[in-house]
Amino acid sequence: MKNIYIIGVGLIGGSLAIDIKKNDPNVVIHGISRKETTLNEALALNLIDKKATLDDVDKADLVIISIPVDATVKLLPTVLDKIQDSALVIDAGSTKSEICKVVENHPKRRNFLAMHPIAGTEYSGPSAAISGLFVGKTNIICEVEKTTFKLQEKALKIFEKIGMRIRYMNPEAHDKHIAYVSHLSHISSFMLGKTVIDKEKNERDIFDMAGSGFASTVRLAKSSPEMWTPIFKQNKENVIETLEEYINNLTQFKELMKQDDFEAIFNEMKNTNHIKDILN
Ligand code: TYR
Repeated sequence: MKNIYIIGVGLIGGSLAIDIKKNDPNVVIHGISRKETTLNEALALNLIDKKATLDDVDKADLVIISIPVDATVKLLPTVLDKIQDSALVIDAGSTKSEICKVVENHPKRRNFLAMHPIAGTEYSGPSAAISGLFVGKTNIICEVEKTTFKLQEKALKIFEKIGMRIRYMNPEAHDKHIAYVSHLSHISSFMLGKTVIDKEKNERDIFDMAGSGFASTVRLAKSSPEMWTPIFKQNKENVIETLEEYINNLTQFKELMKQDDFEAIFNEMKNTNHIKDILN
């Protein structure tokens, strides 16, 4: 794996570039981006060694696609068309069903591996890339049996070196579970932020009165709409289901308040404290 091409040199692409290069200083990292300014930034930050274009991927040993999921669906078949027979292509998208479906019948399907590294922050772009981002984090791999054994092994070696734990899942199960565990938290954070911004017109009041509770629950509202709109679009059915469940719970909480049923409210919170045993 000498020539690595990273399409999308933002938080995920850039962080992968840093750690892969650190483990293997002989690799050459080529960056590809729609925006010249992004590529220049990635180069200045030393995330990539060289700037490249899509036409160059025929020289790649490994291509990593880390761009919004709608762009991945559009680009992935073209990338597979262009690569040499021995190359591996990996995508890092937050949804998996549509991405796996678009290459289902591609003659080079066996060169592709679908992954979702559960790692990141609320920030984006090359300047958000950080070293060690993937240590101890889970990487969900979908339809692993559809990738050639040799390329699976190469991919796993890279993931192991950057410290990731692997879980296998089918794309449909992935999208259903991730809607609850990740996509819903982003919506809830965005709408919490909106609720407060809409009503508290004085920014100084928000700044002065925001404790770490508000700051931590609203953190994800800083996330990129360019990244998240296509995720919600691709995972629409699952996300709507999670919203219905969540809205039911909010409505029930409001009803209990109206009914002065603080014992029930206490019990709801007590039961949910179980999250302490699951996380941490
Ligand atoms: N943005 C999330 C956070 O800051 C991390 C994340 C987002 C991870 C999307 C995976 C993903 O698909 O916690």
